[in-house]
Amino acid sequence: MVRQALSFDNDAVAAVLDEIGDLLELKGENVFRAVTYRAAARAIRDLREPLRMYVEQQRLAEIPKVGASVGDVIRQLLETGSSKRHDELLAAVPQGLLTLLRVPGVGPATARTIHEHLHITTIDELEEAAKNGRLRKLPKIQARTEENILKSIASLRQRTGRALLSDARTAASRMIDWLRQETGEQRVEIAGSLRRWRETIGDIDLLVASSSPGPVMEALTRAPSVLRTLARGDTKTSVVVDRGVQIDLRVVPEASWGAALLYFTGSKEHNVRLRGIALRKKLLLNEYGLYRAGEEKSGAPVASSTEDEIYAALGMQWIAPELREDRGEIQAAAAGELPELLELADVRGDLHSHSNWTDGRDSIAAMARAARARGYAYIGLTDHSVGLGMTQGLNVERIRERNAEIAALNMELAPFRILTGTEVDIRANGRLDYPDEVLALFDVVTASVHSAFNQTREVMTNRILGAMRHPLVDALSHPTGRLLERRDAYDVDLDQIIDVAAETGTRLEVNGGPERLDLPDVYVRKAIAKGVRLVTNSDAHAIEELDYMTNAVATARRGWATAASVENTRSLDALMSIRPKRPR
Ligand code: DGT
Ligand code: CA
Ligand code: CA
Ligand code: ZN
Repeated sequence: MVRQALSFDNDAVAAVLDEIGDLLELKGENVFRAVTYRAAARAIRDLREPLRMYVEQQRLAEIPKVGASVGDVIRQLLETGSSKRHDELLAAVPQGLLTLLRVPGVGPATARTIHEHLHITTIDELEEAAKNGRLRKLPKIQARTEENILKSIASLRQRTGRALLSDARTAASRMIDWLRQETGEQRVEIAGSLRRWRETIGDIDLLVASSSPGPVMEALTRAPSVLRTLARGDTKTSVVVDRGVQIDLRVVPEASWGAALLYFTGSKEHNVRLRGIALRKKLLLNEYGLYRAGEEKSGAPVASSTEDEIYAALGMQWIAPELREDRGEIQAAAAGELPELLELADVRGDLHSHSNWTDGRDSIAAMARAARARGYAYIGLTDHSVGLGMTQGLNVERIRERNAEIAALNMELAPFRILTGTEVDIRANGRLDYPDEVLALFDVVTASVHSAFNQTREVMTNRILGAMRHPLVDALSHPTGRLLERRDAYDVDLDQIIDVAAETGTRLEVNGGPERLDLPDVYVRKAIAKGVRLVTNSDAHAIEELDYMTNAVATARRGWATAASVENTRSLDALMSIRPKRPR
């Protein structure tokens, strides 16, 4: 890990602390110390201010789990770009061990066993050994572990190096603010897959309308987040910012703004089909405008300054960027049959969030006030059930205590309403983590899978269907369980899940967590077609994460969702009157 001291932001520090935790465990040293480093990493990821401020104001000790030794590591990282403790551990532990630990399912004990007996240090060697059944012959490693290791390696190979939507949004917004501030240009917009809200982003495309490209390009290359410049030209410049994300910036003349925005928003497939339609009308579409064929060099365009005019000249409605994937949107726009898409402003509340009663950071009061400040009418606090030992799920006594707190807060916050909820675990055997009389204590029950991800398709599907058939289960959360760029969806028959959701009235969640975006857009569309009702949720574990609702709404829009198919666009009264759920 070689990084400049200046670029150590909170996430980078947290990553080093996590790695120290791993190294301590690999050395077989003190397990509790490892736990401390990881807990500190987690606390740092949750901070709202940069660590630098804490160091400058000598407030490091205020951060949970940050004691003297973790504090030393943080100060050294910020001041010198490396930490003595980290470097010593790296020197003491063979690099190959750390590589093995990167494979999900390989813990420190397994890594050490594999390393000691087989001298394996690379993922390729590990895969080879697993395929040949050599791992299961080692002490304390079972056939099952070997299979899981193979699956993990397969999903590691799935990593594409694309950025998460949220990370790309953050990087793009920062850059847009900077460019506006430095150049005074007003038309600075996002294009490409990021404007379409695709779930992962290859690179960020920005577009600026200006008659003087030079100063804009120059402002881009000296932006604080830029690590290096890849290429600098008259109309396009590319740079790399934090986390290795690339930004392509193009400067276009004001007059061709609409045509350029259309062209560089894509998708490529959408553009190809649009150009085909243009050709049939004897028109030519490029990034400068829509022209009568033969006049693109000399004549004035038929349309060019806004997307609206161009789509209109092609005989169709303006198409929202989220739909531009050539999945039938062009035909629908030509027929005037595009859906009126869900908007963030339609959302009246959030039905999946966590407080510090379980693994969230903020109190119920803080979460509720933040939700109310956003103009919501209600928030469902769905803290975890007991089975998730690691997150200290709630037992019955604590549920009653928590309900009393919520009731008191509701008196104070009315007409805003906190719904008492649970995210109840669907156990490996299909049972719910609470008996019915406990489930009945909640206003909102959302069920989800958090364990035994490797079950067969049939077992997993039936496990989930059973929960959906339970009359007290209102919704199914993050239905595929995927973590983008990290973990594949579990093997589940989503078409069957969708059918049973329609049959039982169980809502399917569109979870806006940056790694989830689950239900994925194509299944959102299938679900709507079958009459399934959706809920868009943030799954926030802290007040600022309520923003993840934006991702959920975008994913729903990519699945052609209207406000009518989304339950949490209803008023509080309308929402409560349909519980318990009723079949379609
Ligand atoms: P990404 O970056 O992989 O997430 O996906 P995009 O869609 O942002 O792709 P990108 O960055 O290569 O290009 C941005 C847009 O520019 C793309 O959606 C459509 C347009 N574009 C780029 N190259 C071509 C091309 O060769 N032909 C056409 N028709 N459009 C292009
Ligand atoms: Ca792109
Ligand atoms: Ca690009
Ligand atoms: Zn959750």
